[in-house]
Amino acid sequence: FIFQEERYTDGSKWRFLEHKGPVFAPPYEPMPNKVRFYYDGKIMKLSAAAEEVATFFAKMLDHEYSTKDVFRKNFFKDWRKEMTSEEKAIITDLNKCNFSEMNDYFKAQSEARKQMSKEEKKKIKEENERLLQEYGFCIMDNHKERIGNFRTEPPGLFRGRGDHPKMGMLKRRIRPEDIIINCSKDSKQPKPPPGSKWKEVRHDNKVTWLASWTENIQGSIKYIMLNPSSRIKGEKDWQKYETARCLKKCVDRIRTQYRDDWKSKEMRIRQRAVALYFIDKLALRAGNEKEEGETADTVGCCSLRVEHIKLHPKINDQEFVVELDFLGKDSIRYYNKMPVEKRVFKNLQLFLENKQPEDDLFDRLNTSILNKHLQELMDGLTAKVFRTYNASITLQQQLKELTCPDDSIPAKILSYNRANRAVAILCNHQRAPPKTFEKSMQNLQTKIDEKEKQLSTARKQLKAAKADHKASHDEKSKKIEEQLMKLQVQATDREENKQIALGTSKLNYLDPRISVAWCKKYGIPIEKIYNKTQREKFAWAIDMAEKDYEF
Ligand SMILES: *[C@@H]1O[C@H](CO)[C@@H](O)[C@H](O)[C@H]1NC(C)=O
Ligand SMILES: *[C@@H]1O[C@H](CO)[C@@H](O)[C@H](O)[C@H]1NC(C)=O
Ligand SMILES: *[C@@H]1O[C@H](CO)[C@@H](O)[C@H](O)[C@H]1NC(C)=O
Ligand SMILES: *[C@@H]1O[C@H](CO)[C@@H](O)[C@H](O)[C@H]1NC(C)=O
Ligand SMILES: CC(=O)N[C@H]1CO[C@H](CO)[C@@H](O)[C@@H]1O
Repeated sequence: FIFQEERYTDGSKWRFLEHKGPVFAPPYEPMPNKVRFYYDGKIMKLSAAAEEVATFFAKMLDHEYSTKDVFRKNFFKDWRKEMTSEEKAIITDLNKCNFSEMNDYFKAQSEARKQMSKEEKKKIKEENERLLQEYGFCIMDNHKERIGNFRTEPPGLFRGRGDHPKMGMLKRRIRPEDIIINCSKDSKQPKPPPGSKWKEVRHDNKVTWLASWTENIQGSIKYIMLNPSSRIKGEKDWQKYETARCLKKCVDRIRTQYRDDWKSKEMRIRQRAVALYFIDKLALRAGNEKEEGETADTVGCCSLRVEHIKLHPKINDQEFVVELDFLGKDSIRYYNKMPVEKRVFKNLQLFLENKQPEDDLFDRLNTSILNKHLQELMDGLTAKVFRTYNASITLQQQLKELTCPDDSIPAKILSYNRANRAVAILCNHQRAPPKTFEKSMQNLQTKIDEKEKQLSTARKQLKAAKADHKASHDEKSKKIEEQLMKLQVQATDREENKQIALGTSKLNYLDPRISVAWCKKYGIPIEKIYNKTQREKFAWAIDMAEKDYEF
């Protein structure tokens, strides 16, 4: 197989790694003198450090964030740390600060960028291309590989998801002194910018990152990694789907075992077995694998609490119905009401006995116990493997069911997207309808109306032509009919897609070989289902020209 040529058996990921290190955000350019900052109605010249941080706030003035108390408080606290003692003594109240000239200045700049001449745009493009050629590639063993993100993030104010308690804090500028470089000893080592030093240079071939640093807000480590299209990422991706295919082979044994475990004398084993059933049947995440920030009260299977679950012995003609309602990963609500097997239901009743709403449903279980158990059941098994397995097999089944070989290409693509949506619903990848939804639907409807008019005109002409014994208009109306159908399919697709985010499952849970094989079988161009980035990521699967791939 394509990846096997360089799989090292000693656990190392590479033998040789050479790169140029990261590209840093451009240095701060002080405001021109005409752009003034006012405190309490009076002009005040800020020191460079204080001015830079002030500009971060000024840039966000029109954004809702800048009105939020938490955001303002965090910003002001961090801003004051950058001020000179004189500035600190004067600037004591954010409400007395007037950033409006800075804000106007940035607006004018962004307007000027839009108005740039062709030559100027070309120059910028060339400079970006030069940086890409110089810093955007590394040599890993015998391959030249594209690097994913070779630029460090510029400094600014932290936002975070939702109402993050740290929003508004200063995200510091990353300096060479923050960077740990990883490369091989016998390579040309990257040079830090003149006058600076790296924090450290390592030669760790058990990892695949090229450079790392710790960001100051959450203390998390950021990495510069290879592009998804690289051999090593492709191999990882491939491995993931191979593990899911392994699960397909032994899922019956696992199911038999957890069903037996529902009857165990030991409470911890019963809980583990019911949790496993949830993971298998509902594609739930294991839960608290990573800290999700301080306020976000999100849970997964192991961390479900009594308040998240309701049991209905009988409801709407269904028996043993479980109702789950909680905030999952990224604070997306999970809501589901489904019948379960009687023994699961009885066990859940038992787990709930004498508990308060805020108590754990599975009090004898945590994520590490469950993960350890999964490892024992099958090498490499995690809750995520169940999701990947179920998503992939569902896609395969849905494609089989929904594709009519005689359909037109647009109709086949609609079937493909429907199969994708079935999976996204299973994985709970929902979204709020995009703000632009109504507008874009209207535009599409206008186009449809126009086409319908064209078609009726063409048909009239055809009728007239037939009376004249001329057939030339026939083709024209057929063509318009085809265009109309294409638009109608597009409208259906968009309407059905309103509240579903297809991207996540497409990128992370669906074996791309299923989609590639489907395209090959029905002669659908791969560009119709994967855009450029996706084609790069799935290059390994696209290369494996199989028409009848079985997941
Ligand atoms: C801020 O300063 C500008 C002049 O640069 C002025 O037009 C504006 O009224 C001031 N805003 C406030 C709230 O004082
Ligand atoms: C996948 O998940 C669905 C929904 O929970 C479930 O009904 C189905 O049995 C699962 N399919 C497989 C093959 O595991
Ligand atoms: C999970 O439970 C086990 C056994 O009770 C315990 O040893 C372990 O520390 C727990 N792990 C976590 C992350 O809470
Ligand atoms: C491809 O689609 C993804 C969504 O899955 C999107 O994030 C990305 O920007 C798209 N890339 C291109 C080049 O269109
Ligand atoms: C050969 C070498 O220097 N290896 C080092 C790589 O970096 C790790 C830490 O990530 C060290 O433990 C190794 O000694």
